[in-house]
Amino acid sequence: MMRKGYIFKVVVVGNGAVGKTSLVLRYTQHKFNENYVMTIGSNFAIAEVKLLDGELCRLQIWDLAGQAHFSFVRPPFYKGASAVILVYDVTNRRSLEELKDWKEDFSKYLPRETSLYVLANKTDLQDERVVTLEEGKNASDALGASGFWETSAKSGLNVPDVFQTIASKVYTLYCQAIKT
Ligand code: G3D
Ligand code: MG
Repeated sequence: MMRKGYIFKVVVVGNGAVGKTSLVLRYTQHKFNENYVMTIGSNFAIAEVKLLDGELCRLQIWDLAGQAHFSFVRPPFYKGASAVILVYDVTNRRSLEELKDWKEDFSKYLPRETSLYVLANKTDLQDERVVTLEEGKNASDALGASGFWETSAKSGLNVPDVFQTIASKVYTLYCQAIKT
């Protein structure tokens, strides 16, 4: 019998121009070049992920577009998310410092146990880099993240791994939750 699979919503946040949309496109275009549409205030994509136990899972990946400063777009954006991906740009220190503001924002709408991951993007821009790996890891720990990766939407570094790992973790948490 065909298994129906699971759908989990994942939201991607962070300052403008850190590479949120590029990361999602990098991932989803290589798997399925479909379903990336602009909606009011957010972009939305679907990715199918095969988990290690053979289970199929779909990620609904949302990222906030330029209208993020309008607070009315954010409650529906966050609603129902199983995981939050915080993205900063390693060439822009402020984008790292402001991750705590993003956390404060989504914490208003999502339960405390929602898992959180941090991506240090644009690592291909070695000469322009101002945030070290160490600083990024420390900030990620301080935010209480369950995972941290350095990425490049341009080269593709770690991008499949990020979404595969997050899908597995979210699925595992879901299975634990329905058992209890
Ligand atoms: P956002 O969705 O977070 O606002 P975008 O960011 O995905 O729109 O990316 C903003 C700009 O950064 C884009 O350049 C994009 O090509 C670039 N970018 C995103 N990720 C990377 C990366 O990993 N490495 C490099 N070198 N550039 C990246 P433009 O010029 O189109 O504004
Ligand atoms: Mg964008």
